[in-house]
Amino acid sequence: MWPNSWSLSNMVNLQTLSVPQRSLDQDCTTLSRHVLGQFNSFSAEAQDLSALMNRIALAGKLISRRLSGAGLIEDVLGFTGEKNVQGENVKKMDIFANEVFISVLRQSGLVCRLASEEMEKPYYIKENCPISRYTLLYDPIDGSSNVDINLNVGSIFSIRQQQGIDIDEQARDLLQDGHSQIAAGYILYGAATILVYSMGKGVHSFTLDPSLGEFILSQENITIPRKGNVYSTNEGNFWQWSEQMRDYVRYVHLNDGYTARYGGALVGDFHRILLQGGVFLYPGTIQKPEGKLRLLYESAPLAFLSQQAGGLATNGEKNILDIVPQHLHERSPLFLGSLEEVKLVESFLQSR
Ligand code: AHM
Ligand code: MG
Repeated sequence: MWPNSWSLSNMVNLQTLSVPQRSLDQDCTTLSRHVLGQFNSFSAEAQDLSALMNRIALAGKLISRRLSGAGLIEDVLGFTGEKNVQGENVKKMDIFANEVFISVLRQSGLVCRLASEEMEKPYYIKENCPISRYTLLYDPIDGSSNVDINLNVGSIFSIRQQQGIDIDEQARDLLQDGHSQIAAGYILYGAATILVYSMGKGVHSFTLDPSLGEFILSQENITIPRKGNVYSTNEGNFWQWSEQMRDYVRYVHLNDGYTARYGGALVGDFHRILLQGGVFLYPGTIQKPEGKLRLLYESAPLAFLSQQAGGLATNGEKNILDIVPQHLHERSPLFLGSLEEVKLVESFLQSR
């Protein structure tokens, strides 16, 4: 029996509330449609990049599907027993995700070379090379230590155009600054699967709608707040840092308003900062001044997004996008996020 004060219209409103309130226009803004819109034309380049982003999205769906079966299907959890080119223990999901990207792009015909954290040298899809000029750089599973405990992980990607003829398959033209990225982004595997990308015209995010199997536009032209109260760093490394870096952390401890958030997976930590502001810090240590994060497929793509969203990314001395790497797996300290927070970090790091 309904309470006396309830009318039929109350009931109707309640029923309406239980149905997701979205416009059809929003549902129709798929990722590939949105990428085409970035070009205002149906040029060959627009169509190629739209198709390429669609293949990256497919890789994200396949990885997301597998992660959601963790503990139920084989070869999701745990290590392979191998070490990668970086000397790190490889997880089964690292290998699976690496191969997913190769497989979806082999079928696309659009990518000639792939370079990833899990492969010492670039991988050539030879049958695509006569017709394709695109290279994908990627970290297939970033933050993979989170896989076994069902916390968020991500995939980071960067698209570059091949420069010149790579006749000896050394991919030397990949050793260029971050401004030469055509597109960059990440897929965050969290409570929802979210794809964020930029092609140099703002930063846009898409949420995977499982009922449609499509990434649907969820936020357009995202901007990072100029200031933010989150600092995100592994303070367990405090005693290995420079005195300047320690001074910065002492400063945030002493100043009311700052709060620490660190998830151990760069994509998730960066996503929080992209939406809410703050600063992510992975400095070098005394033993490893170059830090941990890799320039070409971790730092540079996120720096591209930061800049497009009005934020900043530096290595403490220069803009991450200005750094020309000397080799494929080069590392760099990374400080990124809100413009004013990153500048504050820089002012500490550059003090004597
Ligand atoms: P990975 O790509 O091998 O997973 O390493 C990168 C990850 C980042 O996602 C994260 O910010 C960092 O390593 C965490 O490192 P630490 O455990 O030293 O805090
Ligand atoms: Mg990584």
